[in-house]
Amino acid sequence: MSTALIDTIAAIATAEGPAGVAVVRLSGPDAWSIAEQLVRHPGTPMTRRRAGRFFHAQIADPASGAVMDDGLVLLFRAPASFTGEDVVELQVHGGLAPPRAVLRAVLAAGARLAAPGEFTRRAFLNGRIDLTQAEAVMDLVHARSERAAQAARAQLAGGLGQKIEALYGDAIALCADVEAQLDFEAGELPPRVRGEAEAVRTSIQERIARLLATTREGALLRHGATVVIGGCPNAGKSSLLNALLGKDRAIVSHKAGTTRDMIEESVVLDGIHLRLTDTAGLRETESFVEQEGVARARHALENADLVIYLIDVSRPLAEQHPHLFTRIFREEPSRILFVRNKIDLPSRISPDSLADLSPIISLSLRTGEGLPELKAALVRQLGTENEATVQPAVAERHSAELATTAEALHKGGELLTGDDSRLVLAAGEFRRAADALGRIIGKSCSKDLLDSIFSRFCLGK
Ligand SMILES: Nc1nc2c(ncn2[C@@H]2O[C@H](COP(=O)(O)OP(=O)(O)OP(=O)(O)O)[C@@H](O)[C@H]2O)c(=O)[nH]1
Ligand SMILES: [Mg+2]
Repeated sequence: MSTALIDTIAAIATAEGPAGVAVVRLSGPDAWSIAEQLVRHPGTPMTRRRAGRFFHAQIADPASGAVMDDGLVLLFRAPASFTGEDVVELQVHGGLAPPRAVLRAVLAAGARLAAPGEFTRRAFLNGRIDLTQAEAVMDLVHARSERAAQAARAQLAGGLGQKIEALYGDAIALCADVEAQLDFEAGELPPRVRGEAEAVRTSIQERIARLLATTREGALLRHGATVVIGGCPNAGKSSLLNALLGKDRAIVSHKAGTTRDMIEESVVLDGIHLRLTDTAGLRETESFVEQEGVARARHALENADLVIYLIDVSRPLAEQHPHLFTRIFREEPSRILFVRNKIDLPSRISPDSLADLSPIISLSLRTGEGLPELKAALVRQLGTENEATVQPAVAERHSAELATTAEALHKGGELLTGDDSRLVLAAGEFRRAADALGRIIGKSCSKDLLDSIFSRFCLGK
């Protein structure tokens, strides 16, 4: 792309609202000359100053000459900037009015209002970052927990992009090897060549499987974990929600059937972002409203990333049907955490009858006993094996492309045995695998794909 075709864009890069500082960013070939029209300062003219420096100036409306604000001017020259273009950042006073007035004047002086994500899109188009790094910018600014931010930073540093880049290179080479064979001789692949191709294919498949294994963690980091509290009426579910939130959010009462609507709240526990949901107690009931509450509770429990199932030890087990959830427990033990609540009261449940449900946390929401253990168990069950260093974890878009890659490689592998006509198809499948990998990092991607990714960014990014 020639720079002449590229215009200069501008936007407020900081969140709107009362704040000490706001940043109006300009990027493009005319960034410096447009900014210079607004900047009033003694000394060296702005366009003759060195990049990588900043200076203090008054910011005036070029049309009227009226001073709008004063602040710092930061100068960057292509390619040493976030976008890879000439960039000027005007650090003015925060709030609504000052940055908006400055932006209006910048637009009047010849810049175009940037589309959502357009700065990051330019950084990608100018080769400053790959597509996974561009997506990491968005993950980072949306991160709700320290762990999510660490994973986004690791991805922004290229942790995911480099792995995909290496896979992409291997898939291209695999495709080229098979195609080269076709050019040379008709007939079957010589055993040595086939062996080598198989080894490369298997290695790619294994690395893809490892990346796909991070899909769940990726979703938990990006969207938070849905943790749903279930159990029979009066088990202490709303009391637990309040205890984990550290505030009196849900109504607690000794009357069974208090909660009907689901109550969802966000909380960060040990760097993990949870979306906690309190539900109606599970029981047969005549009340239509409560029936609806119970139906919603079941649906939420079935779809949770993690269920905390409360059992009230002061009442007989027969009334509390935890067996409803032992199926989840048998099939996906990491998706449910059983808790014996009210251990401050005399127990009417023999420990033996809960022996299958392990681990099980003992808790009293009255005294607070067991709450630290419950929090630790929650984090353990939702966290990863590798606590110390947070690795980037794939997002839905990446795992869909990785699944396509794996499927194409599998098909290609089956076609490797056979004559020329099958080898042509095999090479086609390997090409399809490489294309899917290329779309993850943005090597091969359409304008539509870029539009759909960057339109989810907010203005000014
Ligand atoms: N002694 C004792 N009482 C508790 C404990 N946890 C909760 N309770 C009491 O049990 C009663 C029911 O608590 P809730 O938190 O409203 O129970 P729930 O499971 O939300 O009940 P529903 O909304 O009706 O399904 C309240 O009177 C609480 O104070 C506990 O650990 N020990
Ligand atoms: Mg309740």
